[in-house]
Amino acid sequence: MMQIKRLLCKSCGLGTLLVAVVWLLALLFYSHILGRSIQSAGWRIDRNATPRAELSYSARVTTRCTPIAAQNSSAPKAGPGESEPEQLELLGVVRNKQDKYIRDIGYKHHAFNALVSNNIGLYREIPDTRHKVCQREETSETEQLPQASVVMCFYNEHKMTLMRSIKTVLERTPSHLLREIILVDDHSDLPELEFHLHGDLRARLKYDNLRYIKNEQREGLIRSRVIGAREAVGDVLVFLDSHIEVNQQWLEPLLRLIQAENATLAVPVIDLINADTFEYTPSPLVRGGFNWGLHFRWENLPEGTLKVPEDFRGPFRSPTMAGGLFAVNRKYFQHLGEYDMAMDIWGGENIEISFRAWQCGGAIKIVPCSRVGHIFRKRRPYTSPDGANTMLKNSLRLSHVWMDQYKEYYIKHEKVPKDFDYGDISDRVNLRKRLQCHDFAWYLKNVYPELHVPGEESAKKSAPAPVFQPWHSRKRNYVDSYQMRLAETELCAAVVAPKVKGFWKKGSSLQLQPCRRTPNQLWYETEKAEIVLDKLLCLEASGDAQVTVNKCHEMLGDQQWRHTRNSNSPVYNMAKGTCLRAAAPAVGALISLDLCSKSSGSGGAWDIVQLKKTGEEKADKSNKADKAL
Ligand SMILES: [Mn+2]
Repeated sequence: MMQIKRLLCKSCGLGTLLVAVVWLLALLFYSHILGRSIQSAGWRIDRNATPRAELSYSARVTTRCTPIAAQNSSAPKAGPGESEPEQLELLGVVRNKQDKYIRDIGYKHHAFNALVSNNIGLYREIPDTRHKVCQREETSETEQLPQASVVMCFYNEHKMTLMRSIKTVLERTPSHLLREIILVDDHSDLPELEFHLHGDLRARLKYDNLRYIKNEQREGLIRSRVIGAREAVGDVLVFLDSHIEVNQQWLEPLLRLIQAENATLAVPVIDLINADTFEYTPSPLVRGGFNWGLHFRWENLPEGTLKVPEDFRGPFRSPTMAGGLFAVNRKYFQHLGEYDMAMDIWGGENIEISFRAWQCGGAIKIVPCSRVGHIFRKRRPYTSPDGANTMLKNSLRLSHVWMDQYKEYYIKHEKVPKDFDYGDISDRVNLRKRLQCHDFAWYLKNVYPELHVPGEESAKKSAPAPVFQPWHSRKRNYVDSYQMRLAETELCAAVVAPKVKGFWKKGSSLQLQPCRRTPNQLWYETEKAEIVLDKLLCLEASGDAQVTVNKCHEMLGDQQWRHTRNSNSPVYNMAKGTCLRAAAPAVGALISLDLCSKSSGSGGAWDIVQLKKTGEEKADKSNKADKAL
């Protein structure tokens, strides 16, 4: 009996040992794989590593050529690797399947190019976009300013982008003005955010006053903000989006305004970060308005606002605000009734707090010397948990509380069903009574006389018509014209499609045709690096790997290209990070997008044949060999 027991024990000891060894091996293997996948996913483990995707660019784009910025033809040509824009444009190069995965899943989850964001890393320099009249002296500690609590709410934000948002605040805010940063995680469920996020943030950002609140269930942006605000202890609350980069001395002008006017909501100018390329560009000075669908819109400042340079310091009164970024005295925010806690997820809350602030004795002002870059996306990447139209419900609530008889214009405009349930609004109606707020007619007359009220045309003739300010001017400025000839062939990129009403058929694909100087092979490049066929339609990376000509949308990204401007060049798309490639060196072969590294000798190298200066072509070719090295 004992013997059997001993035998059993022996074998069980051996078994345990075996199991342990197997587990250990599995664990080692797993951590190895994990490490590799973390690294290749763009999360650098080495904290000191600087992302320098551009360093290995020449190795990846193997066509012996150097990419050039060429954003401005009048600018002197910089040598390889010298100028800032060059570094930026290369961050999106798709090198392999892993890169492609990061890019594609990033667009799916976040609606921006996560590959570029990963490659930028935690921090980068951005252009100081303030007007020259803005105060630039270093902020003195003796200047008495209130302390700010930054409240940043997010749901399933891209991790590197979130970390960079926080990092820029830490880098560009004097520490004596920053009381704390409060992160409110609205019950994110992306794996990269689920575990150890707070620990990761503390380790990488090294900031002790970073507080992290995770909601037990999805609350939406609106309630999350209030949850964060109630935890804050600073004098001033600063609400920030989670995909931003604050600019030089962004906070001080906001605090100065709030110190002077404690019932004013101070809004920075929201600069543009391109969702495809992360290029940072200044926003024009505009203010917030709305239409009768209660949709926020940007508008020109009233005529005569900007007469002398000093006027560019602002601040400017704004009828509404975009909502993602603003600063407010914390006590005043409480006094004003925070947000409507029965509003769900997203939408309408910015219009609601705008009406409320103005009608109840406060103000909204834009502070042009405070600049915060924001990634503007083409779509909102998430919905409410039950797919409900939260914008409709929220807008109905606010219209019933704040708009008096004018709510009918909204209801008519949006064709709201009569029985749509927007919940109980009695608390908010009581708030309006308690604060003794002005009615909506007062708001329209005193704050937003430019808004066209249906049926009141005649009275508004004197006011300048509100015009949507386009981000990019409509006029195209051509800086170059050429054919794109597949290297070592006489075949050119062409569109073979009939013209419809003077335009090429939109969505037509590209193929190789014998080179001829016919309009369907003539490409005109704009100063924004769009490539326009026959000055009509833009070359566009559409879908996964298709290339078509389409209406120029002026949002750049998938209609923005880079090449070396001479021969044997890759033609690189800024949004996709991939390059033009012909399926075969044959007439009729389709042109699509593929890894840039495959360009060499296999349908991806193009001669950029200038339309004007054909004679110089050969000289160009001989120069290029030196540049390549
Ligand atoms: Mn946003």
